Amino acid sequence: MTTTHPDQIINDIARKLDQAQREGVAINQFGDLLSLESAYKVQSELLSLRLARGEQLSGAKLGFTSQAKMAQMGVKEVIVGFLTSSMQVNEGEQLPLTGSVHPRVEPEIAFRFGQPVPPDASEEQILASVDAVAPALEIIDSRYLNFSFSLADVVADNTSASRYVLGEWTSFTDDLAGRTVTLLVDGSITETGTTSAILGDPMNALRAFARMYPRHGTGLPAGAVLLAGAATAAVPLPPGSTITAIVAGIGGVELETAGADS
Ligand code: 0L1
Ligand code: MG
Repeated sequence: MTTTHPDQIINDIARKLDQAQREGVAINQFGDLLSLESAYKVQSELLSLRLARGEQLSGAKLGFTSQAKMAQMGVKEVIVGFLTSSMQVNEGEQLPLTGSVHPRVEPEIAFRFGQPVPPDASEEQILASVDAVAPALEIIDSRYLNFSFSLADVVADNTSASRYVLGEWTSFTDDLAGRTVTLLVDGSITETGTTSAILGDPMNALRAFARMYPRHGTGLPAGAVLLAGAATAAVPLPPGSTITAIVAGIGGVELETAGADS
C-alpha cells in the first residue's frame, strides 16, 4: 500500500538518500511504501539540503523518455528531477569516480532557458524561453542497491541524477528529431541511436516538461538547462576513459574520467 507521509518521514528519507549520494554507498529501496506524491516531496527536500550547502539550482532533467523505459516501469508520463551547479562538469575537467555508486553515462540533448522561468510560467512562456540547444552527457548513478528501484524510489532519488557535461551551445532550432547520436568510449563506438528515441522528438520532451512544470516547477534562473532524455541506453562509466557523444548537425561533447586510483 502506498501512502502520503508526514514531513518527518519525508525528511528522514531525503537525509538517507543525500548521505548515500555524498558517501557513494548504496542503500535499500523504499519500495511501494512511498507514493509518487511523497517521492516528489522527498526530491524537493533533497534540493533544499543541497541549496543549504551553497549549491545553486542550474536546471532540470527528464527521465523515462524512451518507450522501452516507460513500458518497463509501467508509466505513461516522464519523470522530472533537478540539476545543481555542483553536478555540472566542464569539458576538459577530469571527473573522479570515487564517491560514485555505480555510474552510467548516456547521450542527451540539452535545452537552455535564456531568461528566468518563474514558478507560474505557462507552457507557452516556457517554450518561448528556450534560446539554445547543445549535445550533452548525463551521468546517472542510482543510490539504490543494484541500480534497481520502483517509480517512486527513483523520483525520490532525484531520477538518478549525478553529473552532466554540456557541449557547445548552438542557436535554438526545433528541427531536432531523427538525428543520429553516437556514443564512444575511448574512440570506439559503444552505442548508436537517434534523437527520436527521446519521446519521438526532443521537442516533445520540452513540451512534456512545460506541461509538468505547474506541478513540479520551482522557478529556474536565466541560463538554466533542461536535459531532455537519453538517445541511447546508458552504459557503465569506466574510470580512466574518454567518453564522447556526437549528435548529427548539433555537435559533440566529451568527458574524461580520472583513473581508478585517483
Ligand atoms: O536520466 C534518466 O534517464 C534516468 C532516469 C531514471 C531511471 C534510471 O536511473 O535509469
Ligand atoms: Mg538522462
